[in-house]
Amino acid sequence: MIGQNDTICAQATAAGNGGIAILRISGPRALEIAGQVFFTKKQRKTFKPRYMYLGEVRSQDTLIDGALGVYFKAPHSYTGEDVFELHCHGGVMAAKQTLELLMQHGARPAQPGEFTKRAFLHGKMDISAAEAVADQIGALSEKGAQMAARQMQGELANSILDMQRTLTDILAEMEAGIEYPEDDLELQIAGDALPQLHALYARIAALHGSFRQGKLIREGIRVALAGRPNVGKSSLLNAIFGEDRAIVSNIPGTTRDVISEHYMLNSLPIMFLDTAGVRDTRDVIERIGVERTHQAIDSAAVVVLVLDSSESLQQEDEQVYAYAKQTGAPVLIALNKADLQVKLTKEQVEKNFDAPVIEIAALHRTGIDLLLETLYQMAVGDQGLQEGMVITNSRHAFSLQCALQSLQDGIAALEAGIDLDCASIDLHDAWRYLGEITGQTLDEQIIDRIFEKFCLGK
Ligand SMILES: Nc1nc2c(ncn2[C@@H]2O[C@H](COP(=O)(O)OP(=O)(O)OP(=O)(O)O)[C@@H](O)[C@H]2O)c(=O)[nH]1
Ligand SMILES: [Mg+2]
Repeated sequence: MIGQNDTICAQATAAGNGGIAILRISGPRALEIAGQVFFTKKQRKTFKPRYMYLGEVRSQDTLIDGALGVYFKAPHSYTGEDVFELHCHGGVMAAKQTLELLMQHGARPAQPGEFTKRAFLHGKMDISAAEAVADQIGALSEKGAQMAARQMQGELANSILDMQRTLTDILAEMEAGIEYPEDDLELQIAGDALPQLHALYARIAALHGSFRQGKLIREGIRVALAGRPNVGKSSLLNAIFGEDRAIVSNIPGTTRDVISEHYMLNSLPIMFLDTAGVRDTRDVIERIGVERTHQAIDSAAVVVLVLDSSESLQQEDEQVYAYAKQTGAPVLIALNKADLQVKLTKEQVEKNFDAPVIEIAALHRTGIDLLLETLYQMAVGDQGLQEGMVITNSRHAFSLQCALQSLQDGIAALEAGIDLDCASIDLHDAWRYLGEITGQTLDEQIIDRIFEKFCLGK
């Protein structure tokens, strides 16, 4: 049976070879269990909190590893419980044996996210901060890590609490009005509350609106380089990366499989997908390649359609364009081979396709900066990435959306002169939806589900 009061243990550092492996023990018996496996020269049984001690991990008389031990006394620890950390040597064996030893003495293996869940349950952090811990671990860009760090410090939670305070104040006034239902008092209270509610609505809407951007920074985008064979898709990939990532040749149908490469464009993580040229072909492998190209286009946030300016426009170019368009993703056209004699001009392309066109010569790496800049703008929008607080989590976005709806209903009721108590129900709902973000009003099952997605040892 898994209990909240068990003493749990797990490796906090990544498994595998490394300088050190940190094992964490948390719970009421942390100190006692640690004392049975970790021995200092002076055989001490008490450890001053937050001091590091040199010692050995031993199983009876067998030496397992030299280690450092630190005690964090409740509530001044990550979890809010008694915590003991053992810093063993890196590598798999010492850590594994030490963990087994801890379990023999009564610690149980922690579940994924259980340390952080305990931190939440003991009030060490709100749930949005706990979620930020996972975001920080999985961050793909500096900006993503920065946003997670800010959220971990409680920036989002403080802002939500402030919004809830505003609502509580308004509700207190309204409830006073409900107690004394004289008509003009109700009207006056509604009149006072409305401007504040409109301001609050705007504030929540702005935060909700930041999600698009937050998602971009957190997850990045996929960009497919697509086009018919031999137009220079792989050459473009290589030009972007400044090195040979994909095979380039003058034989049409060189690329068969989708090649994906990570790129960081002004803090926006991009996954570039170089694809097989699209054409009707009898070659079985090439046909599979074309299928994969279609999948890559389906999954892309932006499609870069590569055209060859040294040849006239062909039916296959139009087919790829039509395929990309029907996915709904914005298309950017790279008119390649600008160094050769031009058979297909920018004007002609603009006439045929509804997409921005950038002239490039992938072989000579010209026009690439402008292409990337345009791509960036298409992905993040005119205003660029904002410096202010953004939300990055779809769960938060959903709660904010629900809060906005309730708030809107409440405002509509007040404006229509409906009873204060009707409006107050909506405002209570809005308050509760806001509380889901910090975890204050979440039920246990949802809390469990949030932590299940964490990695082991966190
Ligand atoms: N002159 C010139 N040649 C280019 C340019 N870009 C690519 N090429 C040449 O065009 C040919 C095809 O290039 P790739 O990059 O392999 O074309 P691809 O679109 O990936 O082709 P597939 O993988 O077969 O679909 C190669 O011989 C390249 O050197 C360019 O800007 N100028
Ligand atoms: Mg290729």
